[in-house]
Amino acid sequence: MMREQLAQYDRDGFLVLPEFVSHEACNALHARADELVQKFDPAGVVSVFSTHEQTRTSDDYFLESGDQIRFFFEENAFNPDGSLRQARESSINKIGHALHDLDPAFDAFSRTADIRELVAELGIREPLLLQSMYIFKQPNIGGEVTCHQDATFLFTEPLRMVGLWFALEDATTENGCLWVIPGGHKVGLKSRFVRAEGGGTRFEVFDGSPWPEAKAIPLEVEKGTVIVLHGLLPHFSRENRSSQSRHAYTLHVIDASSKYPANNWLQRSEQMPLKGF
Ligand SMILES: O=C(O)CCC(=O)C(=O)O
Repeated sequence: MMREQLAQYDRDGFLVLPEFVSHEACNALHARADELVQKFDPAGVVSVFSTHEQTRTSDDYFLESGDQIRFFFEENAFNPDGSLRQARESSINKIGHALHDLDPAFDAFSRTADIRELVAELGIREPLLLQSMYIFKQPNIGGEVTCHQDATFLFTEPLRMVGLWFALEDATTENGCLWVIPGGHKVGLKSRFVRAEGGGTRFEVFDGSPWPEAKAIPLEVEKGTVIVLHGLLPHFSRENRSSQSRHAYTLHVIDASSKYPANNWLQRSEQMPLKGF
């Protein structure tokens, strides 16, 4: 990475790196995600994913997914009677959160020399691969992801965390590409999503002011692009009402030299410690 790109990252809080991953690698991950969905038995799982606080809180299936491969449905996936509105493979919002440690195809995609070097250049000296998500952004029903900072969900002290968002398909304003507020990482952390003492979760709010979403810009990117997100950069994505899916893979890397609080929502069992590249 070049010096100007690092300066740009410091200034804007994000970087767009086209052609970072080959189309073959994107296709292999896509195919593996399709396989995982085919093998997934949804019986008994009624966890409906949404970043809206009320549906996300107190959901054990979600809270225990830090060291698992779990499937989360789109908010609009179900009819009022609980049946699926679309085929199962078109109803899943995302898979998370330890794909990179549990699935060989995701492990291979996540642990390349290119990614290791990129993360090192971004200043993460002792990398630990904390979380991975495969995000489908399904045609017609793909839900919005409201404006947030990733450090709200993945806090470290001091904050040393970087988010990598890989476009596995072209992302456009029509199919729900990422939007960012350039420079928005300079305002500081507005909230933390933590495990509540009595069970479940809660938001700890430090600054309740609304995000200046009018300043946001869309990042329309081609398949194979990686978008680097500073942990404090506000970003969101709109609903996908188009007929095109918008698959993406995200990987969050933290630094072992920072403290990972015990009340972060995402936790692992002692049997599955975090690993580097
Ligand atoms: O892929 C998206 O639509 C947004 C993902 C995102 O911001 C997140 O999961 O933190």
